[in-house]
Amino acid sequence: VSFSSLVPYGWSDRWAGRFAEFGGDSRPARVLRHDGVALIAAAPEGIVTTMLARRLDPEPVVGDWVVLDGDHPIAVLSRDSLLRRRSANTDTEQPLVANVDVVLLVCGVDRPVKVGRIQRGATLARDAGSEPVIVLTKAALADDIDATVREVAEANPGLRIVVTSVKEQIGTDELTALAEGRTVTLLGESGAGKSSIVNALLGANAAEVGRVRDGDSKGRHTTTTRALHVLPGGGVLIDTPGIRSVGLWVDPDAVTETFADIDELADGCRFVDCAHQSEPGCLITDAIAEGALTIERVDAWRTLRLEAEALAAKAAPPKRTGRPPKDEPPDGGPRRKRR
Ligand SMILES: Nc1nc2c(ncn2[C@@H]2O[C@H](COP(=O)(O)OP(=O)(O)OP(=O)(O)O)[C@@H](O)[C@H]2O)c(=O)[nH]1
Ligand SMILES: [Mg+2]
Ligand SMILES: [Zn+2]
Repeated sequence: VSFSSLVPYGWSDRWAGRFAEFGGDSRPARVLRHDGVALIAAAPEGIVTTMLARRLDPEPVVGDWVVLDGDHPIAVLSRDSLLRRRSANTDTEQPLVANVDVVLLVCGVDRPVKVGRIQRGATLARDAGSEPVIVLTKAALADDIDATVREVAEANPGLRIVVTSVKEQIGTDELTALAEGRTVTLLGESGAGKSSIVNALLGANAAEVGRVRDGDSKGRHTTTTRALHVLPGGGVLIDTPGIRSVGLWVDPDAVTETFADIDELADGCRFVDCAHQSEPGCLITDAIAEGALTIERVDAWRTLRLEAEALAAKAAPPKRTGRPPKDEPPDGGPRRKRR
């Protein structure tokens, strides 16, 4: 069977291959929304609402391909990528969206741009296995957009930056081209302009847009659920609610990628345990002195690495219910290296 009606949603031979083991009358569907008890999904016969009759492992999230048997999802096809963060309230992993190729890190320039937030977002995206792209919105409202672009570029070397202003249709063609044939999601604070980008790219008012507060331009959390849209020019766009904190839930390796230049320098320091403070032969302090590296980026690198390492340490010992056996150290023993 060919599921050609699913192609606009991203269906491809790769997914067909993963689906092949489920035979019979089952059919694939991509999750467009998830409201707790029901999934809205694109199935071969059209958009369907299906009840989650039994627990699935993993729990499907927006962007997942599920297998429908009759009216119910019975499985989640193995994912290409999963964007996840640490929930600030419960300190647990919170999956956000699945099978995302590109994460747009959306920042409004109508308020001070927080480069640390962008670095965190980039780390989350890389951890997910997706490409981070910075999107600076509301360019027409900026005092000096070139200065903002320079500042953001300096803090995130190698990352693509797209400058947009939806009313003037600036940058929207670039995003349309970038999204073609891929699954793209948007990440950013409330009021950053994520839903406005969705509407601009869809050429329709599909997503609700909310006003921002006067004074500090804070948003009002207008978007409340994640939703997947098919773009007219090809590709898929997933709108998300604004998030207050971008808690990391990542492998330390993802941090290494965001700061690959600093990591490379650190490898060349004279001492293996160089703290990059005032040690002789430290390539990082040298680079700062030469102006090749900013102190802010080194601080961000240090903070994110410590955060990711602490999480990795916490995640390493297996969960226990009873007392540990006598021959095992209570802390779970030496930590496994990640690489
Ligand atoms: N002038 C201007 N205003 C914009 C632009 N993009 C968004 N806005 C405004 O910014 C406000 C917030 O936009 P939204 O698209 O709702 O922001 P959001 O990121 O989806 O916010 P949440 O759904 O709350 O997370 C609205 O008043 C938009 O009209 C832009 O390019 N230029
Ligand atoms: Mg929104
Ligand atoms: Zn050093």
